Amino acid sequence: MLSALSIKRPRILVILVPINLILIICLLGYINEVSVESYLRPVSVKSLTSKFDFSYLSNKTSANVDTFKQYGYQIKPKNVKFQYLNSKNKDGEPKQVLDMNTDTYEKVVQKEINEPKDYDIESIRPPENIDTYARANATIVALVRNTEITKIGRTIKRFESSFNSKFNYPYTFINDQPFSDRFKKRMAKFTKAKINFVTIPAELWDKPSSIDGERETAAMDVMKDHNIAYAKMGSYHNMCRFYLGNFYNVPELTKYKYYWRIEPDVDFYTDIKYDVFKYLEGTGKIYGFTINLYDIDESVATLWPETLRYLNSGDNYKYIDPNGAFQWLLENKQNPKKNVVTGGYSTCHFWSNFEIGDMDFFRGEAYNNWFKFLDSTGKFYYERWGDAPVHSMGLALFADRDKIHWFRDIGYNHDPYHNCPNSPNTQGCKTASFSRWNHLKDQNCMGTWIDQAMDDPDKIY
Ligand SMILES: Nc1nc2c(ncn2[C@@H]2O[C@H](COP(=O)(O)OP(=O)(O)OP(=O)(O)O)[C@@H](O)[C@H]2O)c(=O)[nH]1
Ligand SMILES: [Mg+2]
Repeated sequence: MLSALSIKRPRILVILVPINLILIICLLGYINEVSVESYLRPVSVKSLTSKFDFSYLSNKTSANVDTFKQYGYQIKPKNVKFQYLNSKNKDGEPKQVLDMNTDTYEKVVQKEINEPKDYDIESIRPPENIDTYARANATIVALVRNTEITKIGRTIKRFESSFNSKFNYPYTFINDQPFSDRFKKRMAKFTKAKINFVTIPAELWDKPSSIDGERETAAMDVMKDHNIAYAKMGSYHNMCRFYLGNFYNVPELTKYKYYWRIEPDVDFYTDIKYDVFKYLEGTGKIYGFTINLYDIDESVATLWPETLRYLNSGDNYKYIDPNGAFQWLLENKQNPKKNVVTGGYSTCHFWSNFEIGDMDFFRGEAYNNWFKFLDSTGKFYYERWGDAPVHSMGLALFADRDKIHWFRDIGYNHDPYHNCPNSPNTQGCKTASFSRWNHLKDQNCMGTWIDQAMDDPDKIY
């Protein structure tokens, strides 16, 4: 039935690509493997840099440690595998697990917090003289259409009053079409910061010529029948591919290291009184998010099996960071149907309409080689792989999870979800509510992030 989504299970790959038989049998085995083991986090094992070196195992733990059993991952040449360990023993019907995870989330978010404690925030307060301020190498990025002038205007107004009027970080507005004079004039009214209006080069935006039009149309029809949002909107597929694989290569952005992504019609509820870019710079963190949620499983049906295929070919295993957020990618208790459709991926992802990050991570070999492989499958068009799950999976696999920061202190809204901290600097949202629609609570992955990716939620705030 799902012709365009045909490689949904590695079993079918076996039929299609007999030469990879052995590899695929391995894949099938570990995708379906789920066991409940006690989970000991390898706290001492840290990020590996350019060269993969297994000596970290003998140095830091027993040489014979079975990382698969103990920590839920195995990183070996052509033998990379993962399993969900359910270290917090959250078992039962999905509804029961949801209640447990919601409880975990609400308990953490209801605690009163202020600003991050893991950096000297006093040293990165707003400058007395904004004109002479030595900013971090950073820009505010907004991909937007001329028609969204009012909505992005609202965003900028809120963003300026929350953060940027204290620092004047430059904006880079990007668009696949030239910005109109009206758009440019309007934006200039909202800020004293410099603004660069950029037309994205066609080769970074347009659908690659290798995409088979017939296959794409058939795939889009199937996705539409399955109610996948934006399935038939070609520009949306372009946008996702651009934001996950190419935005950091826009010539006007290559000079910057850090970016803060904003979108039309989002809201900021917190008076941010420190330079968040300098916070990332000073702590060495590479990515910050506010909201963490599930995705439409059918839009990423084969993203995980394809990724496992990639990690198990050549020496690609070397890019995996042993301190990655693997367990968060694999959680399968709150919305178990998702993992069935995706061959094991929870669909948990950082909501990318808010991102503060280090573009050098995305420009780096680990992320870029993987992106090139994903692009070669054509599934940004034959499926609807989103920029958010791809960014998130890349970060969870190739980055040290301690370098991924939940900006718990920044109150933020992109309908229908929000991050609303219990903080003296936050106003206008309901603390810990996640969404004003109660039935959407099951879309929240933050309970799992807290359980599986944070050492101690009280450490940073
Ligand atoms: N210039 C340009 N910008 C686009 C295009 N499609 C999407 N965008 C921008 O890309 C960002 C994401 O698109 P959205 O339509 O908000 O997608 P979304 O956040 O997944 O969906 P919503 O929940 O509807 O907001 C927004 O900043 C849009 O303005 C396009 O074709 N051209
Ligand atoms: Mg949006």
